[in-house]
Amino acid sequence: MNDKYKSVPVKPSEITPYSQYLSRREFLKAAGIVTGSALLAACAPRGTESAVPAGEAEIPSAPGKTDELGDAVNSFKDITNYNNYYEFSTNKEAVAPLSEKFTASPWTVEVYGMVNTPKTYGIEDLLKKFPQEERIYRLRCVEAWSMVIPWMGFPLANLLKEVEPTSDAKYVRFESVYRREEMPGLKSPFYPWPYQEGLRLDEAMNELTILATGLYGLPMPNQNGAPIRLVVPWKYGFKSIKAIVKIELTDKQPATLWNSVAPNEYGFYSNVNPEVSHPRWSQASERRIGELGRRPTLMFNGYAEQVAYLYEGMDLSLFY
Ligand SMILES: Nc1nc2c(c(=O)[nH]1)N[C@H]1C(S)=C(S)[C@@H](COP(=O)(O)O)O[C@H]1N2
Ligand SMILES: [Mo]
Repeated sequence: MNDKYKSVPVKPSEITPYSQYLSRREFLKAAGIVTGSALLAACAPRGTESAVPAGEAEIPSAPGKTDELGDAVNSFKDITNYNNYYEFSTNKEAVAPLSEKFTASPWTVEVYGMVNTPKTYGIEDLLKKFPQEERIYRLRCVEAWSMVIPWMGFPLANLLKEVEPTSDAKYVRFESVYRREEMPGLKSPFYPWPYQEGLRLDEAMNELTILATGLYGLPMPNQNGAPIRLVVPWKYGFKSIKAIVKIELTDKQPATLWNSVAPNEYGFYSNVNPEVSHPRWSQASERRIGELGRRPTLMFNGYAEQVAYLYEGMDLSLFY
């Protein structure tokens, strides 16, 4: 019996349906999660292929689960009801209901540019080809709140190795889906859509950088970036782009949405750094969602040991 996750009964109205790009059973199988767990028994009664629990709804909980610093994971409810996803809304509580009907299936991700073998992957190919693993990472928003999230996914490096970046490739550019009929926030003229982000190739190849396909052992909820989003745990949350449809290898530093909107506020690097403050928010401390008070923000969000080498010799107050 796999008791990593348990379920807590809630009213069906309180639950946001999960994305339906795969049945829950298929996802769990791809992710190597033992079926017959408390979670599966509660959420997907044996013999059904439904991705949305019918009738009696249950939401997962993760008693005792922590990140490597011993910080408890946030509740499923917090993680799925407090979201930044401007294609839907600038109101964090409005994203979950507005994204409920988003179509995350079928889905393809095009990987192209400076690579030897450009390829377009269906989401199922990505799930089958690259073993899914759990990574419990902190996510810190530039707005000075943070959460601990049990992601499911796989290292971006595994995908990049397969398409073989050429020796000219220096950066990776990511692009989100642009679907006006499903994403009301795209009507806003203030942002240069589609949402895009970028990493230096060595950052993209770092072992911590993952493409996430789920959380709490379930397929990625729409509001968190279904069916596939980036997670770069030592950078501010906005670098972790959602609903990715394009990954381009390039020799030029990509434009990013936030850098285009306000270059003095959002640099290309955007490493979590308590010493370099944003003009509107101090980055020295943060509020962990679900906690009272504040906690100090850690250099590189606590991942310095794994990533500080990437920035040796760089002045991080200039390259923010
Ligand atoms: N496509 C897209 N990706 C996005 C955003 C967005 O508005 N659109 N917001 C970013 C910001 S600011 C944060 S803090 C994280 C939030 O991720 P979460 O909702 O899973 O916590 O997503 C990032 N990825
Ligand atoms: Mo953010």
